[in-house]
Parts: sequence; C-alpha cells; structure tokens
Amino acid sequence: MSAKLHLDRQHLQTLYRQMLRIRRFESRCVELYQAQKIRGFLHLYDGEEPVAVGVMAALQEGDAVLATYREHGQALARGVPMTALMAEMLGKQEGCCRGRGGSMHIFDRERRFFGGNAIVGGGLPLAVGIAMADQQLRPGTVTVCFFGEGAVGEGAFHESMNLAALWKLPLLFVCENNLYAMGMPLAEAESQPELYRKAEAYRMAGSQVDAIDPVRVENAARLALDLVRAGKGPYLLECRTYRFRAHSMFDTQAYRSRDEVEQWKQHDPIVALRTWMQDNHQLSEAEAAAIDAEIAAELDAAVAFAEAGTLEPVEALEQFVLMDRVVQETQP
Ligand SMILES: Cc1ncc(C[n+]2csc(CCOP(=O)(O)OP(=O)(O)O)c2C)c(N)n1
Repeated sequence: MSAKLHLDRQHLQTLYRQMLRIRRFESRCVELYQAQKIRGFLHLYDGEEPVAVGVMAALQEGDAVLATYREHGQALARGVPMTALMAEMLGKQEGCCRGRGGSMHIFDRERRFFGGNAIVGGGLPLAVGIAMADQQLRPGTVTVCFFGEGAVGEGAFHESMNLAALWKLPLLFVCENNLYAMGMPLAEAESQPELYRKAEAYRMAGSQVDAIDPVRVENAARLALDLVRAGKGPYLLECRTYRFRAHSMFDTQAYRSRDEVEQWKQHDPIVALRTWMQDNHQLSEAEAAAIDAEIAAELDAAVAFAEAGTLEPVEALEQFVLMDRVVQETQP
C-alpha cells in the first residue's frame, strides 16, 4: 500500500495546529519554570516543530517512537495527552510517568512512546532492540528514532546504524540537525557535515530535507517509510532545522550571534505555514482564530489539571527502584 501524502485543507490545518500546540505548550512551560513550578532541565523545541509534526503525520498506529530530552513536541504530536504531559512536567502523580520522569523522560507505553532520554545518543541502541523485536513480533510496524546531530559523532550511532542495516531492521533514523550540539557548531565537529551521507557507509538509504516546512518533512518521511515497510532495511533521514531558543534554560549562547538567530527567526516555520495557507485560501481568519482559541482552552485545562495534581508521597520514593519484587521475594 502506498502511503502517499494527501494534501488538503484539513490536513494542512492539522499540521499547523500541531505545530502551534507545541509552541504554545512550551511557552507556558517557560512561565511555569520561571514560577519554579517546573524544575530541573527544560529543553525547548521552538523552530524545530516541523520535524516532529511532519514525521508523526506519516506514522501508523502501532509504530514505536524514541526521542531525546527535547521531546515535548514528539510526545504531543504522537498523541500523549497534554494533561498527562503537563502533569509530568510539574512532577505530579497524574503525569504520564507518575511525575518521576519529568521533562527529559516522557514515556507512554500505551502509545509506544519509549522516551525521552537524557543521554545523547541513548535512544539509538534501544531503537535497534525494539525494531529487532518488532521485526519478529509485530511485522509491519516501524520504529522511529529521533536524535540530534551531536549523537552522530558517538560510537552508539555507528554501532546502531551498522546493526540495523546488517539485520535489515524496520527502523527510521531521524537526525534533527539544528546545527549546534550545545555550543558545538556542526562545522567544527564533523568532517562530513552532510550527515545523511553517513548512511552510505552502512549501505543504507538516506536523504536530507529542509525542515522549515512540515509538508516537505512529511513527504520525505513517507517516502522513507514506504521503503522501510517494504522490508528494504533502515533509512537515515536528516532534517535540517534550527533551534530558536537556548540549548536549555541556562545557556549564554556565546557560540552564535544574535543576528544569526534573528535571521533564522525571519523564517519561523509556523508563521511561514500560516502565511502560505492564508495566501492560498487554506486558512481563513475565523479558522485561525478558532485554532488559537482551541489551543488556549486545551492549555488552560492542562495547567489546571497539573496544578490540581498530587506530588508522590516521600514514602513511595523507593517504589519502582531497582527490582523491588526480586528483593522482596529473596528476603528470608
Ligand atoms: C553521552 C552524553 N554526553 C554528553 C551529554 C551532555 N549533553 C547534553 S545535550 C548535549 C548536546 C547534544 O546536541 P544534539 O545531539 O545536537 O541535540 P540538540 O540538543 O541540539 O537537540 C550534550 C553534549 C549527555 N547528555 N550525554
């Protein structure tokens, strides 16, 4: 079955709505962080939304997803409810990981969303294992693994690519190339900055897409997934993107100029899509206002749900830590 992209007004509006949901969700997270209601690390995705939204639009139910610590967008676009996500951000029991994971470890077993991972490249070997299991137990499903270009210099990336290709695993590698790994510019870290070309070394297919536009990303992901689902082995999709905000909440950004960031912001993917849709009669003023209102209401409800949630009691602190059951069962 061909999984060709079908573009119509409704689909374009869905892509736009999803990107805006992510942007607004994270803006609210910044406010909650400043109010010290969200603690710990917070890595934001502004500017990169087309990657998560475009790829997710091409997936089928049952496919598995792994992401990095910058994964709120992937979680929302994959269907993790905003209520459960916001409660997780606030460390509440009602969160998708009972408040134990927080921003960097979003996990949702029901939706096969296997993290959120604080370790750069940490998801790659896990994705190989999940894809290997699915190849045998759930034929037809694909595992998608998102990672930053900072992971490409790691052994875990090369080991994972090698085994995935050798075993022809149903795996889509999605490199979110935002040009900086914390303060390390791509050009100073990689001898081959065209990262999708790394696939050749493993006799794997690969391509690069300008990820300013979710439609282009979705199209590229669909072409890649067609091959993967047809049993042709894994695929490396490099998405060229840019993060508008700091690496995390603490970052002086001495490694890039304000001018550079401002120039990229002139090509904000959300503004670009909205403008294109309006110019081409795909989004009326009334529809844009309705989407705004819908997202505002969803966000308010999510924050209220999270704020009303419960912190886990201190007595439960040791629960789920290191093989609870085995320890109990082996005690005299
Ligand atoms: C194995 C490992 N090494 C170093 C770090 C510290 N660290 C956290 S984020 C980061 C940069 C990663 O950049 P990239 O993979 O490009 O992703 P981005 O943050 O740009 O989305 C580093 C080095 C880590 N978390 N894990």
